[in-house]
Amino acid sequence: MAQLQEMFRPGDALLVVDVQNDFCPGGALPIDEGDEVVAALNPWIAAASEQGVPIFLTRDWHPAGHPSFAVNGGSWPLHCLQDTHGAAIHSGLLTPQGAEVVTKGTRFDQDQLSVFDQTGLADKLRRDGIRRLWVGGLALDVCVLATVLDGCHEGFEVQLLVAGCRPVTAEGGREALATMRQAGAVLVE
Ligand code: VGL
Ligand code: ZN
Repeated sequence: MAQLQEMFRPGDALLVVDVQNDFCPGGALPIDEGDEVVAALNPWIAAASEQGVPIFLTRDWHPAGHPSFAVNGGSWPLHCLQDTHGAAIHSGLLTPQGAEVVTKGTRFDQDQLSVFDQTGLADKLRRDGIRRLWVGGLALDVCVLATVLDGCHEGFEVQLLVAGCRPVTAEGGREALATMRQAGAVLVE
């Protein structure tokens, strides 16, 4: 796939999910090789930018009292606390002019694993004429999974950039790929 630009067509957008320091080695909720998605996704970001394909970078962005934290009864360690280094998008990720940041996980009453959960993003994409999404990021078996399933249910075609994702667990990753394929996502190897 030397010419990634040729993969895009009108109505496409690129969605880069939660490539944040806390999900990379050394972070609060580290995913094995989480930082390796940066090198895998940057060529796609560059190609999208060159082609004028809209780019959305999402971030998990939690208040201290967030219900997903174990201290608050949830299942995760403290992670992606608003305005901390851990919550910052990995500094190696290309962030072209015009790329939009989508924030989720700010609610006090529930987690939002999917980027489509009460963010208004699906309506915005439809308004902008987007029909197909290229998706990669972290974690394959958590937020990428939830986002891809919602994206399919919202009626978008989804192309999953498998090399641009890493799972929390290998088994979870395998199941997530099967579930996404069943939902209609195309796995781009
Ligand atoms: C995520 C666990 C908790 C993710 C977010 O972005 O995949 N995982 N919060
Ligand atoms: Zn989270």
